[in-house]
Amino acid sequence: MEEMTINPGSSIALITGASSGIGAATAVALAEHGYRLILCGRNRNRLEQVCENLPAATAVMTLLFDVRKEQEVRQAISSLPAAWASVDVLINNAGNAHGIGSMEQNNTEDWDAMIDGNVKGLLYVSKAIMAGMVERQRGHIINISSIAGKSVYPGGVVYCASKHAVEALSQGMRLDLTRYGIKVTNIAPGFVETGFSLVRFKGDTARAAAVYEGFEALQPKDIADAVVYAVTAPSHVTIADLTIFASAQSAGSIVHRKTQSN
Ligand code: 8X3
Repeated sequence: MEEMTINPGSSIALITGASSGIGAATAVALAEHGYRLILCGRNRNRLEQVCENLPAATAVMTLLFDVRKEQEVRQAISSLPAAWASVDVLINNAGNAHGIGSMEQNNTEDWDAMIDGNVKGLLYVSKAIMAGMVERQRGHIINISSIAGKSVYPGGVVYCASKHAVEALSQGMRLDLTRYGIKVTNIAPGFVETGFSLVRFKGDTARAAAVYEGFEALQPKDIADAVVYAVTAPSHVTIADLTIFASAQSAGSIVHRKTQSN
C-alpha cells in the first residue's frame, strides 16, 4: 500500500481494476472532478503508471489485492488509514472475459475465473466497503456490468451469466441499500476498446484487434464520462441503469462494420 498527498475534504472514490482500461480512465475523470482516489489492482507497476497520468494535485493511494481472494480484499481494505477509510464512491470495475466458444468446449478454469472475479469479487469488495457506507448513511456504488448482462450471445455464455449476476446484484443492492442513503448505479457498456478482448482471446492480438475493426468503438473515457454523470447527479437523483453502445452497435455482439457489404 502506498500513500501520496492527501487533500482532506474532497470525496473518496475506490476503483477496482484501476490499472487499465475503464478503471484507469475513470481514475483520470474523477481526479479531474477533485476526487481523492484509491486505485486497486494486482499489478503495482501498472497502478503506478496510472497514478503518473493523473493531474499533479490528485490525492491518490494504491491498494494491491486480487478481488477473487476474500481474505486479501478484507485485509487490504481494513488497512486503509483513517483519513482514507470513509469511501464515498465504490466503482466495481474489475472483471474480465476468459475464453470464447461454445460451452461444451470451454474449460472450467475459465468459468471459475469469470464467476470468481466478476461476481464473487464484486461481492467481496462491496461487503468490505458497504458497512461504512451504512454507518455513515450515505454512499454510491457503481457496478460496471456489460451488454452481456442484458442479453446472451453465443460464444460468451458464462461471461454473459456472470454479467447477468452483476445486473441482479445492482438491482438487489438498490433494494437493500436505498434505505441507508446509498445510491446504486449499473453501467452496461458494449464494445469498449481496451485490453478486454486480448484477455478473452488469451493473447491472440489479431483476433482481439478484429473486434474493434470497421467501426468506431467506445473508448474507456466514454464510460468514465458516464461514471462522472452518475456521481455528479444531484443528491435527489439516482442514475439507476445506463446501457452504452458505440453508434455502430445495436445489440450484444451485433455491430455494423464499414467493411460489411450492406
Ligand atoms: C464487454 C462487452 O459485448 O464483449 O463486456 O460482451 S461484450
